[in-house]
Amino acid sequence: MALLTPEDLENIKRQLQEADSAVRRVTGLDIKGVCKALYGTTSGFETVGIVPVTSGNGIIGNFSASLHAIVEYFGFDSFVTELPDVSGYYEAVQNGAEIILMADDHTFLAHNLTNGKIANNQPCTGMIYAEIASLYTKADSRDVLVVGLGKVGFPGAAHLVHKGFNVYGYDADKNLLNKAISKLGITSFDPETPRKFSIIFEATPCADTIPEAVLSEKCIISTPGIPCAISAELQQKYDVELVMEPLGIGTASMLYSIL
Ligand code: NAI
Ligand code: PYL
Ligand code: MG
Repeated sequence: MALLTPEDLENIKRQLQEADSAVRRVTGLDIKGVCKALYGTTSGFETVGIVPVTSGNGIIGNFSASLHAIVEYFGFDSFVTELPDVSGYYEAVQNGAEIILMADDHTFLAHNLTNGKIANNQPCTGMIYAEIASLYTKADSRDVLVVGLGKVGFPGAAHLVHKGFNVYGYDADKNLLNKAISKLGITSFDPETPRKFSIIFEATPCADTIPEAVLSEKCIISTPGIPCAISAELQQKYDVELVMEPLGIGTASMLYSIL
C-alpha cells in the first residue's frame, strides 16, 4: 500500500481549504454537500477519538495531527489519544469517543461505536472522488475515463456505473482491468487509440498516468492518487480542473458514511 509521508500532509488545512474551493467551483457543492449527496447525512456533533498506531512502518509524522485538523474542519469535536494502539483505543473510549479513527499500513477505518457502522478509507475515497467527477457541471457527456482500478479505483468505477455513466477504464494490471470489465461491465480504454474526455477519475500511485491525448479543454481530473497524475504544464495547457488532496476528502467520506 502506498503510504503517506509527513511532507504530503504539510499545511493540510490549507490543502483542504483549496480542495474545498475547487470542489465548489466544479460541482456547485462543498465537500460537506457532496457527502450529503452521497450518504444523505449531515455533520453530527459526534466526538471523534484519533488513535495513533505503531504497527508495520509505524507512526507517520503529521498523520494524527492532520486527522485532528480535518475532523475539526468538518465540525466534529475530536482528540488524539496520548497513547497508541490498544492503550490508545481504551483511552479514546474512556474519554468519550463516539467514533474511532485509526490506521495501520493496510487499513484506515472509522468506527461509530454508537450505531456500529464502520468505514474503510479506500472505498470511501474512491466513491467521493468519483462522485465529485460525476457532479462536474461543465461535462460535455456522460463518458468518464477511469485510470487505476485497484482498492480505490474499482469502488469509484462501480459508483460511476451505478450512477449511469459510460465508464471507460484502464489499469496497467490486466487482471484488474478484466475483473472490472466482467464485474462492472465497463469498457476497456486502449491508450493506443485515445480519445478526449471531459471527466477523468484517476486512482494510481504513479505520476503522469493520464496521456495528453485524452485531455479536453477545461476537463475535470478528480484524483486521490499520490503523486499527481498529470504535470503542471499539461494542467495549465488544457486549463484542467484538478481536484486532488492527500487525506481530508477521503476522511470526510468515511465520517459521513457512518453517521
Ligand atoms: P492500489 O495499488 O490498490 O491500486 C492502484 C492501481 O493503479 C493498481 O491496480 C495499478 O495496477 C494501477 N496503476 C499503476 N500505475 C498505472 C498506470 N501507469 N496506468 C494505469 N494503472 C496504473 O492502490 P489504491 O489503494 O487504490 O490507492 C491508489 C492511490 O490513491 C495511491 O497513491 C494511494 O496512496 C492513494 N490514496 C489517496 C487517498 C487520499 O485521500 N488522497 C486515500 C487512499 C489512497
Ligand atoms: C490513508 C492513507 C491515504 C494514502 N495512503 C494511506 C496511508 O498512508 N496509510 C498508512 C497510515 C498509517 C498511519 C500510522 C499512524 O500514524 O497512526 N499507523
Ligand atoms: Mg483525500
